[in-house]
Amino acid sequence: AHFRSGAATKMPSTVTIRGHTCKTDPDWFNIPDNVLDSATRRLHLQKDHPVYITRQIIQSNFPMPTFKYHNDFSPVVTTRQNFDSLGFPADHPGRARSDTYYINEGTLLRTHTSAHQAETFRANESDGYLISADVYRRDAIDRSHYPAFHQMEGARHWDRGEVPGGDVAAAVLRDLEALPKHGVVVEDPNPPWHAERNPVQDKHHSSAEAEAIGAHLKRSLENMVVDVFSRAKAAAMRADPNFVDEPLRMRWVEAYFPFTSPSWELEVYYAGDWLEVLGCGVVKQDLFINAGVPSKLGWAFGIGIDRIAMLLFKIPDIRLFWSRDDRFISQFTGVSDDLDKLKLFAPFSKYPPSPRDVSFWLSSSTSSAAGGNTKNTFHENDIMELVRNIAGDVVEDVRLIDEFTHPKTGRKSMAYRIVYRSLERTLTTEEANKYHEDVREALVKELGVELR
Ligand code: FA5
Ligand code: MG
Repeated sequence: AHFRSGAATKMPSTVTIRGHTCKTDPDWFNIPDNVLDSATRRLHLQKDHPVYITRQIIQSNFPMPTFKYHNDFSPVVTTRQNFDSLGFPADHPGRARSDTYYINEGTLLRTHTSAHQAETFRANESDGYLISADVYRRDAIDRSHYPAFHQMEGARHWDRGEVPGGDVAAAVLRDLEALPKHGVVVEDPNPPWHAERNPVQDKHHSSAEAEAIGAHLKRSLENMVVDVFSRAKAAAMRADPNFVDEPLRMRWVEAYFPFTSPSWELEVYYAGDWLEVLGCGVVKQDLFINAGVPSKLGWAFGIGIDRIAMLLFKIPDIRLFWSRDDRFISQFTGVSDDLDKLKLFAPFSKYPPSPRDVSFWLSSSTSSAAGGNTKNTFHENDIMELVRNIAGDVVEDVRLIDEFTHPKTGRKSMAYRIVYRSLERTLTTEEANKYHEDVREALVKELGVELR
């Protein structure tokens, strides 16, 4: 009783993604058609698309020739590129088929632009780089998560052999001094590193070096967010000279990545909540060593371009980026060639949501293998994808609303609330009911649950 959320039934023997043909392996292939379609879109290269415009603006904060731009790497990568080269352990949950789209055992759709770090360090063409690309993840469904999205990877490094006196800390601090100073107060309550969770790599560099690199990294990224906000504010004031914006709020949060230490995430306050926009850190020295450039040291970041675009244009829902509706796409015409024409997104009328609940007992075979990655283990992403496969972009949000284990039988019951809402029109009751009925049927057929 395998379940692969519908993909198994239509599995082709090969897939071609942007001219790259690969043999599929039935034990690994799990990419649904809607995700394969997304891989043809390349929104970051579609002129006047908000993802393209946002890429332009972020790029302008990391100028050539210090940074070399790569915008067209293939989304089909090896497990080595996506995981091993970055030091992901063999049992890291990110490798599981519940989280990642596989073509075969060794080939997948990149889950992050970090998949290209090692080879770009090895190419050693400049003091830094930016890589913009589409990335893919089996993930939650809500207004800031989508199975296909865009990231921009950035890195900046210094070479011990090339800075005066080999003093990297001093060289980085000089470069930091040359960066613009924004006037925004950023919440940053944690010390620059944490002895256990986020140690300085003291085998490879001094804490003064790590501290200087971290400060240069943080200022560079804060400047980018401040730039995005000032452009959004200018756009709002062009439309309404009396516009008063809420002040920009940013905070640094301690984070963990296998390929940086120390590591951080940057969050921005947006629409009443903290929105995580990027992850970053001081590059683990093993990456530079393995890439044949052991005398370099520096930082790297990975930004969710779609999330920044939501802040920039005040776009309320990440699904909108994939819309082919002219009422969306025509709002941005001409902006790529003249960023001063940037306008905030004007919502077309809001259509009412259709929430529907479903509750079910997990079958004993799915609920028993707790925590493992076997095919029969229940994973929330299986529900997410099952709903996405049936309702496509008409599903706005899926969340667990109740969960309990029967005290006598030990069986587990779960209840989910699914919100159906089209971005383009009002759904009829019959349409919403039909989506929901199909979801209920698929839950039984594909996940083997018992509806309550
Ligand atoms: C990463 O992907 C790391 N590769 C980032 C990194 C690069 C760290 C270099 C250190 C050095 P994370 O999984 O947190 O980290 O994702 C980075 C950003 O992508 C998030 O902050 C968020 O803005 C965006 N993101 C993640 N998942 C989704 C999703 N499902 N939909 C839209 N955006 C997403
Ligand atoms: Mg994160």
